[in-house]
Amino acid sequence: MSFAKAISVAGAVMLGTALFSPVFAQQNLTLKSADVHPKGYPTVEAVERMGAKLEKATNGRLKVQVYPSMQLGGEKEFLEQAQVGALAMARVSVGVMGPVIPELNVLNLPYLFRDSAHMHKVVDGPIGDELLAKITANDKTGLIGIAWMDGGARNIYGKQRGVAKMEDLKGQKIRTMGNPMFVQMMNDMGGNGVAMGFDQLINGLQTGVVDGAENNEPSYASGQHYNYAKYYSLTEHLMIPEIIVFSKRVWNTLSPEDQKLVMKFGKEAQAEQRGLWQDMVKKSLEDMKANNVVVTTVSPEEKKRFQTAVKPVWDKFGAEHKTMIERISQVQ
Ligand code: GTR
Repeated sequence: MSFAKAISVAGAVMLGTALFSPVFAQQNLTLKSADVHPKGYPTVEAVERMGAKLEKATNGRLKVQVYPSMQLGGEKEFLEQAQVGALAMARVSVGVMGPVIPELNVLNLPYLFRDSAHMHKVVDGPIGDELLAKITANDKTGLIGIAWMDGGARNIYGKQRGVAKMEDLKGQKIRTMGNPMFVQMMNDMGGNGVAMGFDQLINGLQTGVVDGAENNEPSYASGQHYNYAKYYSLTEHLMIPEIIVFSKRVWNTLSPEDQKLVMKFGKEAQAEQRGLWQDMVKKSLEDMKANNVVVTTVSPEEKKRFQTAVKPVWDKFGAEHKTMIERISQVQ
């Protein structure tokens, strides 16, 4: 073979390699992920475990670095950063995803799920897969839906008093997540809803911009919100799943094999987080007790009143999700 021919054969081989085995297959990459919660929180732990599996399966080529405790801001910022590719992953509440992916907003309707088991069944089944696919299919957002996380039930807490009935919320400014649905929900429940990032909440409670907020036990306890608002009332008005999303920009630099691994370990994280969540709820209740939190129960009759009161939220925000609401209610 002449020298020139050898060069051109080598060139063709190289070209073939470039075309048929993409260069990105071997890249070393640290996938940055963000969470508002601290290290040890079930969602942070689940993503870290997902990262450890990814690292092992790729011989250290892919790693995950979780930035916990709002180091990178609040969840709206996480979504923005993931959209531009500054973050590879974000673990956020569906509360903030609703305004971005309209199909997901159905999960934010108050008193949608009968109980946690119902919510688990829905996100673990075909509806869950379908809604994750809606994120990926949405061209504007630049995000991929990876997995669901448990977020328990949300309860109202405040500085002044417990909430056993609607009237107890009168005149109270209660922080909600940034989604118009929740502001209206809180107003309908008898209080005054104030939308605010989770990262602003402690300051809001300290300065009196709000009198209270609403969240599950692990968020309330791990954030030590009991230092600012001691009355925790079991209204259980929302049961919002949480979610791991992936940046499309970063996703498109991964080989199909690596993408599959991310999906696989994401699904495993979804299952693992559930056990971690149960333990964390127990631990949080102990922590709340040790910190003299006053827990108020809400009678079934009063819960019914809250449910009736939020009907305008359903009328306004639920109308477009009629079919999905029906399907969710049929999941046993
Ligand atoms: C928590 C949730 C966070 C965030 C926070 C909030 O329960 O885990 O993702 O949504 O609530 O109220 O902003």
